[in-house]
Amino acid sequence: SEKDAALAAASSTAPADTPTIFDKIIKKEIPSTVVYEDDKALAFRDIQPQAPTHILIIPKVKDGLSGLSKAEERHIEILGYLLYIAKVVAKQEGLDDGFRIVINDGPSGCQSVYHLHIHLIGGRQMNWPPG
Ligand code: IU
Repeated sequence: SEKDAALAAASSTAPADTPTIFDKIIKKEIPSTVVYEDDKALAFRDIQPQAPTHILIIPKVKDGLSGLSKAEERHIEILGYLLYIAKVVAKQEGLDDGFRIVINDGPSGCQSVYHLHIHLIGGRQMNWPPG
């Protein structure tokens, strides 16, 4: 699948500031469906949606945050901010009955893009445990 190819191409050991495809999405060098944008955050629809609503919320400035496992104290503010924006976008999408937030981290977490992102997934019944 596309995900498997992305996982194979991804490197969790790349330097924390190595550019990813999300930099091109931020710079609008490749198209995406943006649903929310401000000076700090961008939210756009996932190209391989796993539910009727599947949106990625990312920091515009990566600042070494290739994944949650790389978080330092200086990232506390942006991490809280992105989670808040996830809630704003969930409301905007009409997910009033609930939704799922996911952050994949590293190979075991099935992370394929090494620029921190919050998955906002909804519009159908979620299950537990996740795959
Ligand atoms: P992951 O948690 O690192 O696996 O999430 C990466 C997501 O980015 C995944 O759901 C992809 O479908 C999605 N994505 C995208 O929306 N646009 C792209 O150009 C690429 C990946 I590459």
